[in-house]
Order: sequence, then structure tokens, then C-alpha cells
Amino acid sequence: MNKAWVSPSVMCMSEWRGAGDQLDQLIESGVELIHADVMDGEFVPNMMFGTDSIRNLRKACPIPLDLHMMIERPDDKLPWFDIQPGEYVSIHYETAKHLQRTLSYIRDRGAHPMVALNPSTPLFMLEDVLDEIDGVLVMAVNPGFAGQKLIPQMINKIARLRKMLDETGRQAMRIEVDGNVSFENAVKMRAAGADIFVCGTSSVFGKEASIPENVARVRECIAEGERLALHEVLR
Ligand code: S6P
Ligand code: MG
Repeated sequence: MNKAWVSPSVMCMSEWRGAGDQLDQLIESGVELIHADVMDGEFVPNMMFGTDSIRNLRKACPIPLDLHMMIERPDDKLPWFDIQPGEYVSIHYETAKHLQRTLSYIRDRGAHPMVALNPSTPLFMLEDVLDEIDGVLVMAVNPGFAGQKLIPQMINKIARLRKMLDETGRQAMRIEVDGNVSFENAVKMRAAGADIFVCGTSSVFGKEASIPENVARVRECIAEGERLALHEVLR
């Protein structure tokens, strides 16, 4: 089992005043990645984080960015983002006409290529790109907005993907899950085999406790998931 990583989603920062302080708290809490959503208003009905915002975020972050590209025509737009070595970059399967080419572009920059799947996109679409990627981002909600509810079948999808990866000798390949990673859902997602957790309004940025307390709690939930058998969460 890969070590679990926490990747807080910066679009969910509760307010922009004190944003630097929130970022510092995340880094001090030991999160492994910072998740930044890039939305172009075409693939998803929302717009978010342009090139300058990503460049400035990168300067403020001593840890790698986890870029979730929700953009049509990624081959045209990726070069605008000046991808850096060590970053994780997820491309939606549904957006790329020449996926291998896009993934090679990311790899050539020393970054980690990943493929993101919408909830309705079947896992078999990955079959011919598995050798080109370091991980798969499973969307647990339809992309575009924070604060949505988990599509329950996605727990089963994570479990099927973990099985498919393990059976083909790809145990080290990462499964990232994004969307309603609440404390409760993180338990199930970990038991199913996820190892990167995108944490937003439903956990790390929840109002009931501080950021460090929420990060610690999500890690406890992940550890709880490690102790559960798969059948206990697939009921
Ligand atoms: C949504 C985006 C996500 C959200 C995150 C929000 O399209 O890709 O990364 O920021 O899922 O988290 P939550 O806990 O509000 O669902
Ligand atoms: Mg995202």
C-alpha cells in the first residue's frame, strides 16, 4: 500500500484574506501536495486559476503543485502553465484528442503525468495509457465546483481500479480521489485503495476546527480506512 498523501484544494480556502497564512498552516501541517484546479469555462461551467495565479502559487509553495487541468485542447494550453519538474499534472481523458502526446509533454518536463476520469468515464479507457502515467485521478463528483456530494459508486470504481493496477504489477501507481473527500468518505476511499486525497470544503477547510486539526483528523480517517476490509465499505 502506498503512503497516503493529502493534497488540499486551494480553491476551497475559506476566504482570501489570510490566504498566505492558510497556505503556511497547510505546509506546516505536513501536507504532501497542493491541489490547484484549472478550469477554462469550456470543459466545466466555471473558470479558475489562470497562468499568473498558478505561477504565484508556485512561488509561495515549497512543496509540489498537483495541477488538475479541466481544460479543452490541453495540447494548446499546457505550455502556458510552465510546468515544473516534480509537479503532478492530471489531464482529463475526455479532453485530450492525442492523449499520449499530451502525457509525453508533461513527462518531458520532468513532471508526473496523470489521467483524470469523470465519474461516468469507464476505467477501461485507461488500458492503453497505463504505461505512460504515474497515477489516475478519480473524480468522485462531476468536476467544476466544490461542495458537491459523493457519487456513491465511485468507491467501487476506486476498488476496481486498485485491483486492475495491482493485478498488472502497478502497485506503485497512485490513485487520487477528488470531490467530497469528507472525514467519513476518506475512510471508505482509503479502504478502496486511494492514496492521494484532495481535501476541500468537506474536510481540511471545514469551519468547525482549525486547518492543522482538520489535516490531523483526515489522516486519522485515512489510517482507519487502512484497517478496514474492502467488503466493509462496499456494502
Ligand atoms: C472540483 C475540483 C475539486 C474541488 C474539491 C472540493 O471540480 O476539481 O478539486 O476543489 O473537490 O472539495 P469538496 O470537499 O468541497 O468537495
Ligand atoms: Mg480538482
